[in-house]
Amino acid sequence: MAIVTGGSRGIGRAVAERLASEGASVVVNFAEAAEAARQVVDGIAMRGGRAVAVGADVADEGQVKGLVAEALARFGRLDILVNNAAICPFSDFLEITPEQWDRVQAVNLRGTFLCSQAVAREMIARRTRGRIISVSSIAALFGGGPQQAHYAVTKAGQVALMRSLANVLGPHGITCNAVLPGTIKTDINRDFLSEAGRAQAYAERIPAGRIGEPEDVAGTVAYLASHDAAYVNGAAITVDGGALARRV
Ligand code: NAD
Ligand code: RM4
Repeated sequence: MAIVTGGSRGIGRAVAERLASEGASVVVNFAEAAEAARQVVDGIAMRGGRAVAVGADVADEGQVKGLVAEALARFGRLDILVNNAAICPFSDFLEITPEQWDRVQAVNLRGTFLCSQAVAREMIARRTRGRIISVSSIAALFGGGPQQAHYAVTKAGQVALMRSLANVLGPHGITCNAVLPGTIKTDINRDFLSEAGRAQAYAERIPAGRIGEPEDVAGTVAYLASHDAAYVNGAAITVDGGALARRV
């Protein structure tokens, strides 16, 4: 059984659908988009999978506890957590307000902490050899775009948290890893990339010659959740078409 935070669209949706297609029961978490999450759940059910939509703001401790409790109530076990939910309000560094900074940290990093801790407690109590996978970003490694200082910090924090938890939870048989996507076509960067010529300029800088699709990331998450990745712990895997190699 897998919980995918922010699973109603984009990369989270692709991850939820991929894990379900491989036989996992999936909790599709959403913050506000209940209808979109329901459609993801319906699509999974139509293809013979099992899924349920559960609302929760990952930045809120009480709601995260509720999410985990609901997941256990529905499926009776908890094997995989995918920390996918995040926000990126593109903003020039000189314009970022403390409130905006705090909200980005709260959703992206505190959310990853709260979900990982709540899930780890259950996994340890149930002796589940679980998987915790965080969707970070190559922004963790190169600092992000010019309007992503607040966001890049959270993505680096997720990698550090997964490596810390690899140490702490490894002895319990739980692996903790990060996936670092490059530029992927989703709502988070739709406005940013819609500026004239920008999407093409990005694509030309990527050795693979294209911006990524959510499914490109879902495959790596599914691998980390699979038996094949049982000995992969504390890893940070880039899924960026070679973008980072090009930058270096
Ligand atoms: P997206 O905006 O489509 O998805 C983000 C999801 O998180 C949405 O479903 C949103 O509703 C949800 N969410 C936001 N705040 C939430 C909250 N408080 N509680 C619960 N859910 C919340 O964008 P995406 O590109 O699919 O992003 C998914 C992940 O991929 C993020 O962690 C993002 O940082 C990462 N990522 C994206 C790219 C990219 O280029 N698209 C690149 C690297 C990493
Ligand atoms: C990323 C990365 C991408 C951008 C997203 C929003 O993590 O920097 O290029 O599209 O953030």
